[in-house]
Amino acid sequence: MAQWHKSACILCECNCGIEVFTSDGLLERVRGDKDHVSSQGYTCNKALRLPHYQNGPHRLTSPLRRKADGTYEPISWDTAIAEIAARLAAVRDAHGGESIFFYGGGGQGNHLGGMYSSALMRALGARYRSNALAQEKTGEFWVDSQLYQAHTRGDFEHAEVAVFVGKNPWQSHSFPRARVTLREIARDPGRAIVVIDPVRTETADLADHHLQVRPGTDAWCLAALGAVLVQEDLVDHEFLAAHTRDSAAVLDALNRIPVAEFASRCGVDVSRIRSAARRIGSAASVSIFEDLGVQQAPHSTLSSYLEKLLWLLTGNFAKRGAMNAHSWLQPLAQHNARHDRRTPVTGARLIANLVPGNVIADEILTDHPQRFRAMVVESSNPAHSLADSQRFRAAMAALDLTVVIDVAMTETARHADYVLPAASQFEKYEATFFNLEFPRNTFHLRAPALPPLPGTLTEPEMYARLIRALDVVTAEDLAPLHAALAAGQFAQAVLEMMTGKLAGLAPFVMYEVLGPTLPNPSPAALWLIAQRCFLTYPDAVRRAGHASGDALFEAILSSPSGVTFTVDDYRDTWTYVGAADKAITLAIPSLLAELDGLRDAPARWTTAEFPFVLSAGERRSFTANTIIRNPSWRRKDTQGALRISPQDAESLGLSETGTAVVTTSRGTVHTAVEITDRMQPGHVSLPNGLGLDFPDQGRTGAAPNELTDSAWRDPLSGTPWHKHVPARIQATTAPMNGALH
Ligand SMILES: Nc1nc2c(c(=O)[nH]1)N[C@H]1C(S)=C(S)[C@@H](COP(=O)(O)OP(=O)(O)OC[C@H]3O[C@@H](n4cnc5c(=O)[nH]c(N)nc54)[C@H](O)[C@@H]3O)O[C@H]1N2
Ligand SMILES: Nc1nc2c(c(=O)[nH]1)N[C@H]1C(S)=C(S)[C@@H](COP(=O)(O)OP(=O)(O)OC[C@H]3O[C@@H](n4cnc5c(=O)[nH]c(N)nc54)[C@H](O)[C@@H]3O)O[C@H]1N2
Ligand code: SF4
Ligand SMILES: [Mo]
Repeated sequence: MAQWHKSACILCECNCGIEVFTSDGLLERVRGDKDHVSSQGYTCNKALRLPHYQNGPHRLTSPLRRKADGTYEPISWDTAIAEIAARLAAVRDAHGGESIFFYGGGGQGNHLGGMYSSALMRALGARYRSNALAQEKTGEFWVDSQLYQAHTRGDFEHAEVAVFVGKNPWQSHSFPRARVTLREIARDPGRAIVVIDPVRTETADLADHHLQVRPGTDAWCLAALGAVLVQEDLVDHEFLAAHTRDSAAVLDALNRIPVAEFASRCGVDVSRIRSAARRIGSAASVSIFEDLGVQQAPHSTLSSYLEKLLWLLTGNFAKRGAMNAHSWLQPLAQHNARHDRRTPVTGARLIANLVPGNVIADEILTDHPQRFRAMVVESSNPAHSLADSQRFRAAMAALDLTVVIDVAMTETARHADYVLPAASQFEKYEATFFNLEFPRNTFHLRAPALPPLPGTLTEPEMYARLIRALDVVTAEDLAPLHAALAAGQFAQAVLEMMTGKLAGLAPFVMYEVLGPTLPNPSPAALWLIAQRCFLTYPDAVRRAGHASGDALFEAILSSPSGVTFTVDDYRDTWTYVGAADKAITLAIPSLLAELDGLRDAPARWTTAEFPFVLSAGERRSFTANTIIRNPSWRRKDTQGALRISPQDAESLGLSETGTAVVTTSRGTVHTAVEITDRMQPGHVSLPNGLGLDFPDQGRTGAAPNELTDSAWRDPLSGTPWHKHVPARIQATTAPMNGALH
């Protein structure tokens, strides 16, 4: 039947509401959903290409098991579940549940399965996991945990000054209706955009202040901006006195920074730095977004700290247009500053309980007795997205058991012992926990628009079957909950369960007990989350119109365009700050020491052998991680070209009719070329999400992590330097997709 259905875009964390037209089992058309609680009809150019994700020959339709010769054979679901459960149990019995590692658990659109995979981890006694956040946001999370123990967001819609540090929201979005908001700020003479980026991005085109740093030197630039604020006394002393502690140490450190010298180290004219700092220091409200350009570059954790000092020193917190802490329906990740857990082999710091992506292979490729022995990957493509793909493939081969859950035969699935085919995100109930807004925070549970492709299952169902096969929960365990549900005393019974052996398995228990009473069991575990949200923020949830946890759960189930779950006033942001006295601890001694050392620290990592800085993985108009595999989805930049400045292209003899070979300490790729004066000399970029195979079309573009080295990472947080890879470039006349040599 041909029909429009409400759904959401799954290509970035905004998850804009959409309507999809389905006919004959295919997703045919997409338009924005005007009723959507956060996007209000907005989409970018990418959402319209979602049929390339849903329809096509890349979809898996049977569980696969790898044979001794490396090829795969289809097996039944019963066989797959029984064998995987038995082999996971065998690894647990031989080496302990801690040796079973989980990676992924949700991409840009699908987090419902993650609730149930955490129950599977508990059932196995597994403790270690990771996902993409541990190669982007963990440094920032660590800084957040030291300062205010909360997560903050900018209010760009209302900000007088919007600052983007290593962030190109025109392409990458990350806040609702990004292009509309950027255009509004750019048009208004009373407002301003500040961009810190070595590239003249589309966002920089709209900026009043573009600080075009040399790649990798943000720490110097941000320190200079902070120093101007302090040295020209643009600091909000009243805010510091009322709401922070230890500010003297920070003011002291920034007072000592030689602004002109730091400006020259980051390659920006000192007068530009001064005028940007003055604009920030004199604004009624400032919002800042730092992203991969600093988070995946040298001194990333220090840069996160310096970025936050800019808005803290100017009192841009807990008010309209500024930075605010927010509620969570379910925390995506949270770091507790008092926890210092480490990985078993390399002793790397876990932040928000995540293993840094760059050490995963080292936790496997060793004879250490506590090495990881098995890995379950879901909704993620780590053999493509983690640094040093070669080494990650070797790590997969060294494990006793690898299981990949995906919709397609990905670069990671190709190295797994078992591949389990998932129903797509338009074939099942789905949602994300990218619920990061303030003062009105929203959540969107979407219903399927199409039936599951034959042979596929939802992730919640896969995890439920695996947990059942492990025999850790008996019918007797569940009987009291079934009885309580029938008697209308479910909440009380769940509360009691939470003190017993089923506590960690609660999402699975909801699936088994509450699930059968719902139209579909997948959202059952949201009941727990709705109750906890109400207990945590009763006033804010009530202001959003939900009188209880049950009422919130009902609203989630019955709101096809999403639901507002908390409503706050700007001053309520303080309720989300962690410290009992609600004060912000401004000084982070280890980072202040790193700041002091900047003056004598090197600001170049290139060598005569590798003279260019390669940013490996840039967001462009047609990139979306590895979510859409069909290369025909790309309307522009079809090959994912290497971007290079005219000066460099000339000296290397590169032209757009030819191609280039890029070599780093870890590998070589062949790529198309785009010559553009948006790039500064010495800096080149490749897009993210390319280098994927598609049936009958082979591989398109270069896979960025064939070039990255896992040793290049932040010493504190372990986040990779994907944006700062020393590289060599040579011109070639070999056509793309042809043989290089
Ligand atoms: N179109 C599109 N949008 C996406 C995605 C996608 O795949 N495609 N992915 C989503 C995801 S998962 C994420 S995490 C976000 C990421 O969103 P962004 O962080 O905005 O994405 P990037 O393009 O990787 O990096 C941002 C900027 O960093 C700059 N940069 C490079 N080196 C440096 C440096 O040394 N210093 C500074 N200051 N800047 C530098 C680049 O020039 C680039 O403009 O995007 C999300 N949105
Ligand atoms: N060099 C370099 N590396 C990077 C980056 C970079 O800028 N440069 N960026 C990093 C960042 S910020 C991120 S977020 C990561 C992203 O990298 P990953 O975390 O690996 O995530 P995706 O590429 O989004 O992979 C999503 C996977 O989910 C699958 N999938 C889609 N729908 C479903 C579904 O319904 N169920 C299941 N089970 N699977 C599904 C897709 O087929 C795909 O294999 O990459 C990181 N890696
Ligand atoms: S902004 Fe993100 S979620 Fe919205 S339509 Fe574009 S890619 Fe999809
Ligand atoms: Mo990301």
